[in-house]
Amino acid sequence: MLPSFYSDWKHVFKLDPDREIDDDALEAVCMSGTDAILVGGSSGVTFENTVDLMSRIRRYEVSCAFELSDASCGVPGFDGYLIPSVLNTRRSEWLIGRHVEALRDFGHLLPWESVAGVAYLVLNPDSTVARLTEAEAGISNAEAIAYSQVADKLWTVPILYVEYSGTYGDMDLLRDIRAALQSAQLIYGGGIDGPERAAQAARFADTVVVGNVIYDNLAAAIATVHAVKEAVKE
Ligand code: 1GP
Repeated sequence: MLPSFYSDWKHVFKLDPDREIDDDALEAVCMSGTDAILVGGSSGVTFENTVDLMSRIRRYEVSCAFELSDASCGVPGFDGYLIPSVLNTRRSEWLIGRHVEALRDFGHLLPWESVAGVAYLVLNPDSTVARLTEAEAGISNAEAIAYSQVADKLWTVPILYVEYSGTYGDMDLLRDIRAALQSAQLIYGGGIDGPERAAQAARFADTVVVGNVIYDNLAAAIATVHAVKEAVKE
């Protein structure tokens, strides 16, 4: 497969347009050596707050992508766009329905060479994304692996995102999902609070996403960059 804007991502910081980040913290994040900033959030994302955050990130050279889950927030100018579908949602709109509506109305505007679909497996039942999408997050490991294989082997999605947003996930399950994948890039996100967990997740995931800790403990967040890069070398 041809390399894409996300192929080289080992470490990514996820910034939420609906959360405050001051200029010093933003500079630290953008200059950290991370591979990309992914802009996105499960609630409160608007066209205005996305434009605002993107233009602030654009002061730096770091690559910047947008997780586009609502067509009305389709801000142009990002290096890439990830369009999520939730594999284990109970509501088909989050798997395919919204996507059909968005492409019907805006498909002609999308920069397709910089767009990729992402299959989310949502595994923290207490997360905003699980509640919003009514995800069946309390599934067995065997089911989680089966979902991953449906996405990877049957649908050949480019990216599988194992999402534990807000809590640290089951690394044994992540290892087993990794082993079951054929070609999808494996992204892990959730509960990475510092370098140790970042390094653990990097053993199995192609890409490690760090979110909340940016806002709670900036120094610990920055330390995850080096930890992931070192783990990848091993
Ligand atoms: C959220 O996977 C990301 O979509 C990161 O999760 O905020 O828990 O780090 P955290």
